[in-house]
Amino acid sequence: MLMQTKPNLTLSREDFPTDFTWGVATSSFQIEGATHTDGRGASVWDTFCEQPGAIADGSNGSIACDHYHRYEEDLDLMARLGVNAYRFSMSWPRVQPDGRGAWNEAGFAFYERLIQGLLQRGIQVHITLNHWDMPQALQEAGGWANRETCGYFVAYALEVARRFGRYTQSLCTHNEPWVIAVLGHELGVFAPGLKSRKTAMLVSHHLLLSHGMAVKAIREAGIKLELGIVLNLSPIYPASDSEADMQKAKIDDGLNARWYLDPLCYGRYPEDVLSHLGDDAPTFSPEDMATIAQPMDFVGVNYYTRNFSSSGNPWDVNSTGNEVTDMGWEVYPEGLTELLCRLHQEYGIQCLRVTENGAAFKDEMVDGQIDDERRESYLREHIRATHDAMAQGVPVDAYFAWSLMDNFEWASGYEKRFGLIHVDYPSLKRTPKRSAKWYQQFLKA
Ligand code: IFM
Repeated sequence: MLMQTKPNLTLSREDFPTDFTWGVATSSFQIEGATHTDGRGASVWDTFCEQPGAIADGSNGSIACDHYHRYEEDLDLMARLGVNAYRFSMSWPRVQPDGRGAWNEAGFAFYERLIQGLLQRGIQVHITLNHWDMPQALQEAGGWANRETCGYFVAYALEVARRFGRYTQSLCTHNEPWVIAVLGHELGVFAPGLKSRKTAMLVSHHLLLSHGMAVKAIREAGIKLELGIVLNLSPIYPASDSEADMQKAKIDDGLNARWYLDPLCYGRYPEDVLSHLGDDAPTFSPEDMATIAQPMDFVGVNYYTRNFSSSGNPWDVNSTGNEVTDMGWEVYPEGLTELLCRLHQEYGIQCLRVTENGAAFKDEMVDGQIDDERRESYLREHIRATHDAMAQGVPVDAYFAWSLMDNFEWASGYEKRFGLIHVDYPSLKRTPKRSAKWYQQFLKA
């Protein structure tokens, strides 16, 4: 049954199915801190932060939001928000310092406490295994460019599934493999800071392969939980209707979206992208492709903005006159509807989740309050955009706002704030913003 569209009315929670999942999301390196505590090993992001100039404000993740020590307070904040789900990532080097070999029981104990705290508050557990902070020891052995890493990842995935599967609603293998491959290995602006397209494409293949291997292994072990992957996707439009710009937009979409979706859904890489890559394309076997294309229980979509590509600089952003966030990203909720419809129609995906959506704005604390009206409006409009897709018959069953609280925004350090909850970094005090109060009211309805 299709849901009704309500073009001019305020949407409420009741306009969504009663079993719709409403959550907030974070990731380990961005919030936990405690990078030297209880036997955690180093991650590639610890190392990357040490490179001069790598992080805009020269910061690192050593304290971040100190969530490792303040998780109880953060769980209470989530419960007060009224979300019924929390998407977080596990820090691989916290539970297995070298990425192979011994497990770190103290690290697992932290996640046990966190998960039990969620369950006690009636909040579902959605775990991501790899939100970029891979163990530095594995990087030294070649990282994601080394095929052996896939096997180590499967061992880690199985261990997490065995320990926590019975408490967990969903397990996501990788968050945004495009970011790891391209920003981390081609452009070098994220960890591990390499600059080779050939390496980046090999890394993307190994991320996809390890996803498929992990899903297969968990299913074969008989552990029942929802398994999937999370992709960062945006509609990519040509900057003009010139033939060159249209071709460029098609290839950019190929590199960002089809390079991941075609193998995951159909077990093949897109031919036009393979020939565009030439010698930079990875080598792969038909068996690899069959492994990648494991049936998935869900595909997560992280949506923030749309992109334009021109035959010049691929990251040129067209000036549309629409509002932009503090990241310089255009606010374009219609793009989310378009994307969800495409994933359903073109790829036949039967369970879609908005696993991240949110905006960075410069927040100002006045008399102890943060009146982030623009973030509230961003969330409201994107929830409406999700509803619009559902009204067209697209099966979406969850929405997670990014992020629970301000945190370490990678190469931007602490300068960009995405949180519904403000974090005062010197004192680590948490203050819910207007957007948090709005989400709470929305969820109460
Ligand atoms: O903060 C990131 C997150 O780690 C991955 N998706 C995009 C967010 C905003 O840049």
